[in-house]
Amino acid sequence: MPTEETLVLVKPDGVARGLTGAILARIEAKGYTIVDLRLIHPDRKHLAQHYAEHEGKPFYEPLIDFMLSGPVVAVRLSGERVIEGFRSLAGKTDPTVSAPGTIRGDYGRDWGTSVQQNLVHGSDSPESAAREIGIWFD
Ligand code: D4T
Repeated sequence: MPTEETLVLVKPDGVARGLTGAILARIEAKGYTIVDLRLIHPDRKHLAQHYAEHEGKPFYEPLIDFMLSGPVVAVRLSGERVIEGFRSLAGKTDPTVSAPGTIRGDYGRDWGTSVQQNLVHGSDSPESAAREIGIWFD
């Protein structure tokens, strides 16, 4: 079986706070391989593709506006069970209750905004990973 891949994003809050290096260090320390990496200023259409599953939800528009607020670092990662492993490194969606030791638990919190500014995204399945890698690394 070929090694699994996933798509990780360091979201605008992570880039703006200078946490890209700290986040990548955790990924590398865990032993995953960075296959490709780029700094991107996505437009609305690009983000609508990425977040298609959330269209119509109450947090959708604030989420798109937040993701448009600054550059994003897109990372293509590989490793055995990397999808599950990165999501474990990232922690729960809500950074306030994400466990200490995780990226979101150590660096994130609720800033009183209508969207969770939770520093990173990681694909949640092999199908999502293939779709998202195609969107960010075409
Ligand atoms: P991503 O997709 O960014 O890795 O985050 P998760 O997999 O942990 O969470 P998600 O897809 O359910 O949500 C995507 C994105 O929307 C924001 N969000 C989500 C929010 O602001 N309020 C909410 O209630 C939910 C569910 C945060 C992440």
